[in-house]
Amino acid sequence: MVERKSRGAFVVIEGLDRSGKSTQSALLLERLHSAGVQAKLIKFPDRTTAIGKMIDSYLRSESDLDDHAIHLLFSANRWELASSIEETLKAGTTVLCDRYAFSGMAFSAAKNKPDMSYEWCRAPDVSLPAPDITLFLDVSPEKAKERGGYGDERYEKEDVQERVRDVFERIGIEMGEGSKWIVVDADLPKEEVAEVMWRHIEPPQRVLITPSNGCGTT
Ligand code: 2DT
Ligand code: MG
Repeated sequence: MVERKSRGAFVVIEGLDRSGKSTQSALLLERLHSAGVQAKLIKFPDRTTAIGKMIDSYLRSESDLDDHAIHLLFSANRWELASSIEETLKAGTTVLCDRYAFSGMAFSAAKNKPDMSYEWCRAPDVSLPAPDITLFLDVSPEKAKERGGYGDERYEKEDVQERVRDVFERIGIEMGEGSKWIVVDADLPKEEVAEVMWRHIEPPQRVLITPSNGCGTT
């Protein structure tokens, strides 16, 4: 008899720079493993692929690209990994994903270009594997500053982050905040943030016992 494995959950962690995404993703992965859940952590942009290297060079301001072109490269970077995400989920492994299509929309739409509307920014990512849940780590500009401010990369500037925050807010409203889009107060100490996130994920919560069954629009 063929053993049927249940599908893994697709958990996305989103947020502004300095919101603690990387720290929290690592903590959550550890916790899932301790709970005996098969899980894997990925991150976008994945700077290791050929497309990822172009993105990396753009973010470090070592190269310049048209705003539309870089937007499509970020999306292509997700598409080149989409089937591998799908396979991993099908094999029963939970996928934690540090940034996803929401960052893609938020950072590009925040450029406020008339020919790069919110809808235009969303379009290339439609039909990617759909997250079962997105945890949005909401950090205030004050707290981000307190945490040592931003680095030197292209979007790591106060005014950019502020505009990106507005787009994330719109995404949250459209996603129906509280169901698949969970806003987590990322100003809290990291142990508390981890606790809040875990409460939304831990078995026997919905996310790990009734995994989604297929792709869909993000
Ligand atoms: P990290 O600091 O997490 O490496 O992100 N970005 C990210 C976009 O503009 N579009 C996207 O689709 C994604 C995934 C956010 C690097 C920067 O790239 C931005 C910050
Ligand atoms: Mg960064």
